[in-house]
Amino acid sequence: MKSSILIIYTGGTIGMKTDEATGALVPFDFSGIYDEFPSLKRLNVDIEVLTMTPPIDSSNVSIDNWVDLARIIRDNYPRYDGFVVLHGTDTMSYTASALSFMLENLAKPVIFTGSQIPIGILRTDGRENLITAIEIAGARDADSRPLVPEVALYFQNRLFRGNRTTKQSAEELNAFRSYNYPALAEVGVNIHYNFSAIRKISVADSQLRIAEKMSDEVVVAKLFPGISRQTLRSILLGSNVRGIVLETYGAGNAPTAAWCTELLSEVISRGIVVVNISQCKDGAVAMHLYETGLRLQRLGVVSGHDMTTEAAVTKLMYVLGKNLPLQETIEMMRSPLRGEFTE
Ligand code: ASN
Repeated sequence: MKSSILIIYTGGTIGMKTDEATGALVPFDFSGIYDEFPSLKRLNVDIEVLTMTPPIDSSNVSIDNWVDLARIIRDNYPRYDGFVVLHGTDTMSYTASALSFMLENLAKPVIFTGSQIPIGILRTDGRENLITAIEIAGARDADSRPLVPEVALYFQNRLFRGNRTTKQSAEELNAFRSYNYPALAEVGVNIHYNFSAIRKISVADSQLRIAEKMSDEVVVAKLFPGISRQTLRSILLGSNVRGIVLETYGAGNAPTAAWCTELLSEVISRGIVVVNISQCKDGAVAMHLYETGLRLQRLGVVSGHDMTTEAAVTKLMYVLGKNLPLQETIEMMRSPLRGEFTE
C-alpha cells in the first residue's frame, strides 16, 4: 500500500522559481508538483499539497503561524501517513522545535525541509531535500509502522531530530547542524536510518493532541563580559517576563559578582523561571563543575543541559502556555519531553 503524504508549504526560498519572461523570483506552485517532478510518481507515495496563505518568509513566523500549522496537522492527521513541512530556513529550527512540543503524542512523521537556493533555479538544493523528505515521511516498516514517528528536519543528506537543530550557515548548502544529538538518518546512495536514535512510540500514545497556547512572555538573555547591571536588569525584569533563557558561558557559568547573584535571586523570587543553556553550541551545562555555575544552581536556576536556544525558547513558551503552578512548570522544564536534551 502506498503511503499518503501531505506537503504543507509555509513559504521560504524553497518555494521560489524564476519567471521565464521577467527573470524575477516568483512563487512556485506546489500543487503542480507531479508536472514539475514527474519522477515523484515512482516513489511509493501519494502526495497532496496544502499552501498556507499567504506564504511567508520565515523571519515573519509567529506563534499564530505555529498554532495554524499544528491545527492543520491535527485536522489532517487521520488521513495521512506523514507530513512534509516546507519552511524557510532562517527560523526552521524554531518552528520544528515548537511543533515538536505542540504536537502531543505524535506517532507519525512530520519532516521539515527547505532550501538555500530556490527550487526553480537550476543549481537548487531544494529538489533533493524535497524528494528525500517525502520518501522519509512515507517510509514504513514491514508492519506498516512509520520509521520516523517524530518531528524531524531533513537537509543536505542528513535527517535530524527537529528540536536538536540549529541553522549554522547563511552560505553553505549544508546549513543545519545537530551538535548534541546524532543524525536520525544519513543519506547517500541509500537512506541509512539510525534506529537507536529515533524516538520509540508506545502504543498508549496514540491520540494526537495539540497545544494551542504558547506563551510569548519569554526572553533570551545572552551574557557578555561587561554587561551592566542596568542592562541585565532591564532584560530580566522587563514587563510580562515569566520565563528566561539565560545563555551563559562554557559549562553554564555566570559572573559571581554580588549584583548579578542578587539580581537573579530577585528574578527567581518573583516566580520567573530561569533556564541555563550554554553559548557553546557543542556540549552541555554542568552547573556543579565551577563555583560560577554552582551559584546559579543554588539560586534555583534550571539546567537546560545541552538544549539549543531554539528548543529552550519554544519549550518555555509551551510549558508556560499551560499555566501550571510554578513547581509543576519547573518540573516540566527539568524533564525531557521530546528528546530535546541529553539526560
Ligand atoms: N529568508 C528565507 C526564509 O527563511 C531563507 C531561506 O528559506 N533559505 O524564509
